[in-house]
Amino acid sequence: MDILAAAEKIRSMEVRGASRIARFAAQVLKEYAMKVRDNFDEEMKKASQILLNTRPTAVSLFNAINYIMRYRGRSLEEKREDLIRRAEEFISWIDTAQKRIAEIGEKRIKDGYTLLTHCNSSTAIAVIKKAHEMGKRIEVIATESRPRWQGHLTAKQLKNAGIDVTVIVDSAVRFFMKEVDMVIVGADTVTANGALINKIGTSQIALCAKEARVPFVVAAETYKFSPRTLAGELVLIEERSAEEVLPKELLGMGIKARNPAFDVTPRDYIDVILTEIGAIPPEMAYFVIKERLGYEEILDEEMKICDFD
Ligand code: RUB
Repeated sequence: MDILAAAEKIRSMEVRGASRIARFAAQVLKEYAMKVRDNFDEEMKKASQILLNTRPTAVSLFNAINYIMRYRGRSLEEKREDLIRRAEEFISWIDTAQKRIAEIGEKRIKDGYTLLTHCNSSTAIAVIKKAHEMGKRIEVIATESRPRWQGHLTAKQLKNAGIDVTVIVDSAVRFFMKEVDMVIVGADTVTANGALINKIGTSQIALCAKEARVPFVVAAETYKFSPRTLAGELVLIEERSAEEVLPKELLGMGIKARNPAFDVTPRDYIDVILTEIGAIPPEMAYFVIKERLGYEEILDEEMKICDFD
């Protein structure tokens, strides 16, 4: 696929969700590498930059590209082969991590539980589906997730798996929290200090959960942890167009709208993060980054997407 067209699919949210974006970028880079005839390094670097400049918040995209672009080789063919291998490795990391998280996470869900989820996280859904497959009777409350209605996707995916699901408006979370046994959400990014960046509204849900003493669980593969935050960088919160929030008529009257796509939930509100290397407290985020994502290179200098030396 053409790189610009691929980038547009991510930007327009035809391809969305942190894991899907990472998988898609890996696949696109792999296919592009197969076609490059000369100037391999430059061409791949350009393609990576175009993909990176689509949505800024989910670090999975950065981690996928960074992983793949660490290919090595003397000849063009060697480089191509190594890049393809690395892209395939990353894709299989996504698959195996999600499966493992589902196995780890379902143990937290008891028979008869009502779960609440927000937005549309393939990883949180994998955990819920696994609990259902293990024979636990569960009900799910799914928030609509305005303004893009990802909650509808979640509701359909759960219903198709035979799970009882109820959709509520985002502002009804506190009203229903007393009926909830556990909140489970996905992650776009986990920072070095254990904070969660996820769909706008997640932090309000965490606040309600804490007030009601309901466990707040995050399902996040280790490639959702941000090495850049170790180097002191803050996570950029994507702000999308006002047109996603208000009809043209109101915008035409000069009424403004703000549309941040994500928010930050501090680690004090998080009970546990389910990763493929275990169920960890958010305080462990630093070690996950250090052990899994190449700590030295980050402190060395600004992380490069291409390191061809
Ligand atoms: C999606 C979102 C999801 C995470 C995790 O936001 O916030 O909770 O990306 O998803 P958007 P997954 O719809 O704006 O991309 O678990 O599938 O990686």
